Amino acid sequence: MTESVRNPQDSQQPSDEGASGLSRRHFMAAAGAGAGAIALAGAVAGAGDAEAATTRLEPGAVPGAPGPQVKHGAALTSNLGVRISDDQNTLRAGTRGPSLLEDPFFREKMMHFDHERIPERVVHARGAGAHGVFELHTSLAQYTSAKVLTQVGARTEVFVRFSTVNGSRGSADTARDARGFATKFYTSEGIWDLVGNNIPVFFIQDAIKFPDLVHSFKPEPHIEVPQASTAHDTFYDFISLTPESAHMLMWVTSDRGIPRSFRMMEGFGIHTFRLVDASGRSTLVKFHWKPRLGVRSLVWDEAQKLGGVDPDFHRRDLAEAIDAGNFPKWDLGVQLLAENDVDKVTFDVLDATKLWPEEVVPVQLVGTMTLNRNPQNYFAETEQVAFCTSHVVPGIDFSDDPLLQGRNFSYFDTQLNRFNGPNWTQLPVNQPRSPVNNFQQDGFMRYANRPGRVNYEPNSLPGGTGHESSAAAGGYVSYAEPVSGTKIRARSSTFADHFSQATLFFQSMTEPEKQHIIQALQFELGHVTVKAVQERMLGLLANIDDRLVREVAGYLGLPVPSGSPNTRIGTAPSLSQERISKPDAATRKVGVLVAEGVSATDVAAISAALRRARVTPVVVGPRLGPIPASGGSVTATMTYLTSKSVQFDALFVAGGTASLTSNGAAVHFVEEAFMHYKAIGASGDGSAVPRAALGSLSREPGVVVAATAQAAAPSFVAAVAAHRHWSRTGVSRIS
Ligand code: HDE
Repeated sequence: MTESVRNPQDSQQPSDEGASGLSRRHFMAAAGAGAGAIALAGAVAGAGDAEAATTRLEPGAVPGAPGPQVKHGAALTSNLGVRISDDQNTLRAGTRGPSLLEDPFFREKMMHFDHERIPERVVHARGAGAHGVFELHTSLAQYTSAKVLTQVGARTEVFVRFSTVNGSRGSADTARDARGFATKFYTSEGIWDLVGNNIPVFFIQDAIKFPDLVHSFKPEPHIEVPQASTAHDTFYDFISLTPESAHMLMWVTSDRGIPRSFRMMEGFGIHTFRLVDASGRSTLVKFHWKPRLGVRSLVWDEAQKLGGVDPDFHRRDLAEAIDAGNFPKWDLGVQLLAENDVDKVTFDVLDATKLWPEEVVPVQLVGTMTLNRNPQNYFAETEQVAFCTSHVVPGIDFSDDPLLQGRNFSYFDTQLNRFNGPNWTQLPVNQPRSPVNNFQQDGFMRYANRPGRVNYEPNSLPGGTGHESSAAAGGYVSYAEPVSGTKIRARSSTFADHFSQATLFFQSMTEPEKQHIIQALQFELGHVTVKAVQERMLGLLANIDDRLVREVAGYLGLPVPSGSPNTRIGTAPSLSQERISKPDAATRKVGVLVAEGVSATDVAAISAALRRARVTPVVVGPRLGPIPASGGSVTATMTYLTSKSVQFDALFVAGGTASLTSNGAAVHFVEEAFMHYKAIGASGDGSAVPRAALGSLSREPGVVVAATAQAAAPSFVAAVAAHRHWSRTGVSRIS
């Protein structure tokens, strides 16, 4: 194509082609040509059989890896494969003259850059993902025909994306929020997406309220404030008028709303699904992920500070753990309920604001998921992964939960917005590992195209393949649920009890967990500026728990309204993360504070003891690199400037560091870790630092002091394993 400098006023200039010189048509053609190998691979492998024109990866390609079909040579090239001679200077008329519109390399590069962003997810915009494997150890063949849940020992590839719900893509990881926990199973029978959260219930019962809920928690639309926070008027205006949200409100204001790590969260499918066996019999099921590391959280003051100090805290934590070989694991659990038993439980199984207490319907563990590979390219994998609740495989089906039914529409629809067309299933991370064969065609960015003339079914001409499969041959057959009813917009009266399980949750918490919920609500409602909204919220809390409403009302300076909590509902210990999590130090991070003159023996001894417990020690010093020590030198990888206590699970002050008492930043490290209930250890004269920071509090629980690091190590590691020491005095208000 001949290029010339065009007059921008020229009305003849074709809008699509002329301005860029490299037209949209060129790019579509290039994409088609470059990807021909994929289409061909499928065609050759399956010519004449049902696998023709599949979208499978080329042999040897890394599943889910970015663009395995693109050959990356050593030379810089344009997108059209032309080698670039100068990537530093635009083409110009003389070294000091104007740039030439002709420059195809500049224009291609800038055009591509200008189009780098795809719309962020309307919710769950910020996330982190990892690849892994799911292995079944207990067959559910009695209930389902799904191979992923019946073939014991089979290893199914998975991709998991964790996320916050509220904030934009660039917001902080540690905001108070529910966390998404979405798993894509690449099963031998197609993709199964289990799109869950770390909280087992949801705010609303009917999908038609989702846009309102999301609008209310997102930044207020006139000035787009606040980011990634529910502590504002519009959210509580909506919640106070939506009593069905009471149960989820308890969860999100509990410690579950500020997890320590994605690796330390439970996951829940939330809705009731169905397992369907080969004879078509259905059993109701709820899915659970149980983390091997237990369920652990931050404290609120820490979570807020981390938002500034390390907004990538959770993302970094996941990637670092996988890089270090500390592969996070979850057990997959199921709660099963016979269709006939739905009337034996006190809640409606179609109501997503209700959970099935494990004390009533036990969780059976059936398999284990291990995340063992970080993405190679965030965009190609974590950003482009597209989950849909409607992605199920034979043997797994939906219930009539109106929230789930609405989700089944919404996820497809939102992917069209994100990917500008229907071909996102061809992106490597979204491709099934099982064959794909149908006659859908064309559309934006379609690159695996079916060769030949037959593009319809039924067909009889050569090249037309594709037959339907019976259930026995692995075809998806929907559960034959008898359905009848009057067309109506109304909710069942069995959805009407909005408070009993909220009360159950609050009553099941340990004392520190209750305090955290109370403090979270004081914080949240303390940011509400409209008194009528605060008052309505108190009215809602009054129906959950007397003490809860009293302490929140007292804090807001408002009268305590009367309510009628269902205090006879009892407790369910399985709801308390403090009760279900065993002490475990593994994979935690401990800051070892040093100064010039520190005992190298102490640093070595505590580091070795921590490593034996699979804890990562990080030496924090006054500067980076070698720090002169008694008995050698130690190497600092972080400093009192580049790190803060909130980045560590615990601190140890090694002997020979008494000089740190005059280092305000180091003293503050200890003070703050103490306020966040973390283990603090010290050896030799290092104990001067906790004494300077804490005064008389330096004998409180979780503070371990000994003459040498070796002597301190066993108790210190145990204190780290306890995670937080709630019985400390004098710190209750800070968190
Ligand atoms: Fe989602 N949700 N959601 N959601 N959701 C999305 O889909 C939606 C709900 C969840 O890492 C969107 O691809 C509706 C419950 C996760 O890519 C969108 C309703 C649960 C993710 C959408 C709900 C979830 C999403 C936005 C009420 C827990 C992130 C981008 C009926 C069981 C998936 C996207 C990822 C994402 C709709 C409620 C979990 C708009 C309509 C309940 C983990 O389709």
